[in-house]
Amino acid sequence: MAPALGDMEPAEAESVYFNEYPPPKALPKHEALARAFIELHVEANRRVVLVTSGGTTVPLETQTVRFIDNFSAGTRGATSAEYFLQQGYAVIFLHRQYSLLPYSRHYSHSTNCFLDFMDEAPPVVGAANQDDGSIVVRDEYQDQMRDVLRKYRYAKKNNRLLLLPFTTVAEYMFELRSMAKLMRPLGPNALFYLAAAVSDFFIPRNRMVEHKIQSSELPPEYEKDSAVGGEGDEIYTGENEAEPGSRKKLVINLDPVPKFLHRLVDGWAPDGSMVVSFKLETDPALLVYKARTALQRYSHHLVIGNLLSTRKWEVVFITPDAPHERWIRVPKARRSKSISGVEDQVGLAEIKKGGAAPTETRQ
Ligand code: PAZ
Repeated sequence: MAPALGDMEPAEAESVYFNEYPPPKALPKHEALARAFIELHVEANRRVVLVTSGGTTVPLETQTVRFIDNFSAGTRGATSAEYFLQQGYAVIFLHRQYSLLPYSRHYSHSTNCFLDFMDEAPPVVGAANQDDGSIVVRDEYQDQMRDVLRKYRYAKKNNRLLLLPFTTVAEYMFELRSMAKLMRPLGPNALFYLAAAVSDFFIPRNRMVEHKIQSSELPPEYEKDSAVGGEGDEIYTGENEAEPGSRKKLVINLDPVPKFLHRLVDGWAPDGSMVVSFKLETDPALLVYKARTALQRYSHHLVIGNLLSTRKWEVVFITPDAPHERWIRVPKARRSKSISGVEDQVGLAEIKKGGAAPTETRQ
């Protein structure tokens, strides 16, 4: 039996993994856009950050109806991208399609429809056509909206923000590898800020079924095409023992996704660049241990740990140098509501070469 990707040396796992999957259709277009974007900023000697954001999916079928998703709305990535832009970086924003984006995130939250920020313009007294049907931003939102609009326009006009979407974990891996290699001319002006929630488990392509997995019996002539096997196979549907005669249960056997952070740090990324990764946990007892282990394993520069329940106002920085562990907290009084009514994130774009300026620290 062939060894699992997770058991191979990183370089071998890379070649097996990337040979197994066809590159995403959008990759050549994304590469062309990124190449031009990077060239522009290399010429200007500007720092460029690759921000990854949102969760990756693991499809269960090749013609995908069902998939496993990873938690992430994209708030961390989109918010941090805005801070990086404010600090003068150009940002490649590699994000899960339809997750939150820099600037528009203020108005795209489902509980804050952008239409609620608008009104019909009041009639103009004395004008020939008093009601011309125009719409305006409501008075109470004018200042904040103008501020966001100006920043957004500035980023767009000056070519500071490149938006590249992904959906599946395979697409994410291809995009990450390509972007990192394209960023080589940036040398130490390149920063990787990996906030995306990347799937840990997947179904290798050679074990994936083509068609939608069926939950009920099919006529015999279809059985061979439904392609979901019997017990012992990687994915199978079988009797629900708890309730014989009821609908079939689905059993999925997932493999670990190869950890390519090693390859990013040691191979793909430019020499002298900085790599920051995130670690999400739900158990407070595990967070620091897991973040430290990641830093030791991949020998990069910084792991930012956060707990699902407190991630919006508390993170821990784990670094190779003293103080090794530094907590950053937004004090209660400053957990202000952003324009969208969503509590703003810990502002993490204070990350520069030379460290971060924490909001509040406790070692
Ligand atoms: O996107 P979001 O703001 O809802 O969540 C951000 C986050 C928790 C996904 C991010 O901060 C993070 O920890 N990313 C790494 C996840 C992981 O351990 O794979």
